[in-house]
Amino acid sequence: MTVTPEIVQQATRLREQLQKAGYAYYVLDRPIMEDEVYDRLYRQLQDIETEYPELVTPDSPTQRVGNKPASKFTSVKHNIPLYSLENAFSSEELAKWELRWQKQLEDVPEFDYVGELKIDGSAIALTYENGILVRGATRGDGVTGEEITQNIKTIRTIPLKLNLDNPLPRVEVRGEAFLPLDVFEKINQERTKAGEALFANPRNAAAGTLRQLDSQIVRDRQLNFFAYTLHIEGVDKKVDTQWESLELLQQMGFLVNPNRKLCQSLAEVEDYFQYWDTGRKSLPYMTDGVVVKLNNYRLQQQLGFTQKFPRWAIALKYPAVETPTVVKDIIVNVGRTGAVTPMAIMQPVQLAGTTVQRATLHNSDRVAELDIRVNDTVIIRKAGEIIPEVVRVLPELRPPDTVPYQMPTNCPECGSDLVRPEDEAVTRCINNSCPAILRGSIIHWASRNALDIRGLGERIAILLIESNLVTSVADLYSLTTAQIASLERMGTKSAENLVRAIADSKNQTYDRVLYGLGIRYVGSVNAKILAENFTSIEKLSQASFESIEAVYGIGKEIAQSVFEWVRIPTNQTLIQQLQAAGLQFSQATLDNDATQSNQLLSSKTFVITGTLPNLKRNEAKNLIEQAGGKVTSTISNQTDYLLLGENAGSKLAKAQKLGITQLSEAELLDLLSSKQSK
Ligand code: 0OX
Repeated sequence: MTVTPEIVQQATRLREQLQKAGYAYYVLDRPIMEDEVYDRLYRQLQDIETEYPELVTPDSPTQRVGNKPASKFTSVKHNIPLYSLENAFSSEELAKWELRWQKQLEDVPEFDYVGELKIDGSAIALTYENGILVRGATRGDGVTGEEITQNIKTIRTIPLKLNLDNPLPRVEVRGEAFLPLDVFEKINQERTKAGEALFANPRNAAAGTLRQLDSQIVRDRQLNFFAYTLHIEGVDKKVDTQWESLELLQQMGFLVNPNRKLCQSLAEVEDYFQYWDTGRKSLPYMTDGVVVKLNNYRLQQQLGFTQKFPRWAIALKYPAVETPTVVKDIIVNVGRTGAVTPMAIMQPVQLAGTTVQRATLHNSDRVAELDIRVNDTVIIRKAGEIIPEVVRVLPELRPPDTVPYQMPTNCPECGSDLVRPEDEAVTRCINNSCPAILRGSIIHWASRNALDIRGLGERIAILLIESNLVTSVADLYSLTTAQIASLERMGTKSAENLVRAIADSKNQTYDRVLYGLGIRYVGSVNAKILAENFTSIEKLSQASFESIEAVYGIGKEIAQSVFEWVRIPTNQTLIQQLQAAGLQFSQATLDNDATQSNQLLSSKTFVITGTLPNLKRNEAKNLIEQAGGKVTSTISNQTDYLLLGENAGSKLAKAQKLGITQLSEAELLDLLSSKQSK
């Protein structure tokens, strides 16, 4: 097929729309478009590019993920070395640094500092030529890094094209690629389940992710990026200060950390540092200090660099959040997936603002590696500032008569043998009726993002299980007020409320039900994606592994887990019971109500002409056919409707002549949705 100017124009328009929508969503955090509209436009662009590969541009939003994994990365020499930062751990060290740089100058002019949060990530360098991202590289040793352009393109806050009126010949941008803390936590949870070694902190996780050969995995990991250094080469673009650079980076389309401060003195820097010591606890990413930079570029230039560091910048670090305590007991906790996690119960200590008395030991390998024993003194820390973990044991403080800890061989809750699959680090209880698993499943089912059953927490879950009233989540739906009121410390009023809350949960949407089922790796976001793509449990159950994996946003592991879950007979029984209880196992869509619409549009013949504003022709055709209609290519007496887009050709004239009803895309959609709701 030859490319027409209209197609070129359409591709350009789609790219611009998608770029704007992506920027609004990811950088500004102010969406301007519904997700479905974005997806539809994206698919339109993808279809055009598949048909006309010559129209693919390097800055097209479709180019954010590579087709095939790289076999290895190549080394690249940085045009300008990436220096690292000298560290200061106290006000004294900071003051010494100021004296040092001032001594280097004959005259100390007026100056100010820029305070930036020090993001705990991995530094990367981006090169833009004529406004287009051409290369992304890791820091490496500062002189040579690895070329990871394809991975970097998956980071949605990195523009593929700079937002500039006049493109600059060459621009180098540096910044920190990082993993948001919730993503970091999720990755570690998944790694625990998969028996893989955990990332010690978000920095390692970001660095490890950037070096993944498969850019699809990188995309799934949701890296983010804060830009902080701008080098404009080849032209005289006037930027005199770091502060102006940050503002210009923001204008160019980058995400720049908003928590920066212009400081007139070290006293102000220290205020900033103190302020963020508390403030950082509510940030969604990890910071381990602040970076202090002389603002004025001329001063920076005069001072230059040592072998390793710029003389005009320093990192003031927060003390590590580690503390010693004594182990009182070692227990194992059985989660809703049956995973058995060893935990240390400790003498309560303050750590990063909270009292901690439990720390995870992750798995039996880690227990063996630590050789942790009851009465040991250990160092604990909050990994990623969230989950306390035992870092190491202090053997010199070990009292006599301690004994090595033995992981139990039986489930502490139901007594059945624990198993550890050969290729996993996790030990599991595989007894489906284990009360711990059931308890976890009920709590998860009732949780806020799942069926949101208020009043059904751990205490009630335990009572329901102990009294034998509930042996699966399906049993919740046959509980009576009297049964619930018979539980310990449960009045009739609360029982009535709980029965009502359980009944109300039948109105929760299909995606929440899917999430509530607790399928491994299916979090609430994945559940939504699955529900949108497989609009009923039947469709999901019949879907091939390949078709699940093919869904944008669903990785191999998730697909495998879903594919296996729906094939397990006890899960099938559970679905049947929940369906019988009246829970939603399908999403209300056009497609679902096909049979109903069928009668309404059946025997109606459509012809489509021109370009529709949103739908592609075959999408419109599918919708009509799903509703029982027929689409033909020529206008005749048999035609009932002409679906009319822009730039219609001779078909319009012919239809007008025959008096055929014309419909716009919006009218068609209205027609379909009104028929559906009848
Ligand atoms: C950070 C960070 C790191 C520029 C030249 C030397 C240090 N981790 O957030 N580095 C820099 O600056 C470079 N700024 C930062 N904000």
